Amino acid sequence: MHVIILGAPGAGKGTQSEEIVKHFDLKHLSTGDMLRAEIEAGSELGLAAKTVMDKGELVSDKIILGMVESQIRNSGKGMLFDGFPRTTVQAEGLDKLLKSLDSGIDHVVLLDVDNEEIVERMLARGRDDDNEETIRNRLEVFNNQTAPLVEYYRDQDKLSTVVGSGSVEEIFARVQKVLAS
Ligand code: B4P
Repeated sequence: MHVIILGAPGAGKGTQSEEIVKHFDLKHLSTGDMLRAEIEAGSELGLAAKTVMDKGELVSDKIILGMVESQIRNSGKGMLFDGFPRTTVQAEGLDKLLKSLDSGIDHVVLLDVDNEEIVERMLARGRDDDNEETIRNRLEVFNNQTAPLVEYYRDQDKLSTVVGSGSVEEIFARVQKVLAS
């Protein structure tokens, strides 16, 4: 089973992903975590990504698709895609790659959280890219570049919307229902 968790920045994708991979025995692929690991390692890719991430913009599709390809090809088990895809180009790239492996996406879970709650959560988290100006820009980038994926996956009949507020356990119970169906 391959699953995508979709949602605005700070909607809780990373938080729910930890529960999902444990429960459904999936491999967790988080492009945000991969980019932060590159930054930590001081690689050329990391340096370029940091400038973009600190502004709340998206790292280029070419870099992201290049970064995930070998992980997907060599995964050998079901995957949970967290924070990827974030653009239509990335979604089409993922579909093409999975198709070449005779596979495809089974479920897309959209975590739906109110913008003001998102801003509060991220200010409380306080990561490098969690200041108010960057957060507002990330929300705008989400609306412009990532929200079209909702229609993309709804058209494929794969999208389920889950209310993303409440406790982590309550939200996971909703996600579990969707994935078990
Ligand atoms: P990501 O790392 O994907 O992170 P995110 O969207 O900010 O957070 P997420 O939704 O995972 O929220 P979390 O669980 O942490 O992206 C960071 C940046 O990387 C992007 O802005 C972009 O620049 C770049 N990037 C990543 N992938 C890319 C791609 N594919 N293409 C281009 N660029 C890419 O939760 C947030 C906070 O809320 C946490 O503090 C958490 O503890 C709290 N929280 C979670 N659930 C809660 C709940 N139920 N109640 C209260 N608080 C909760």
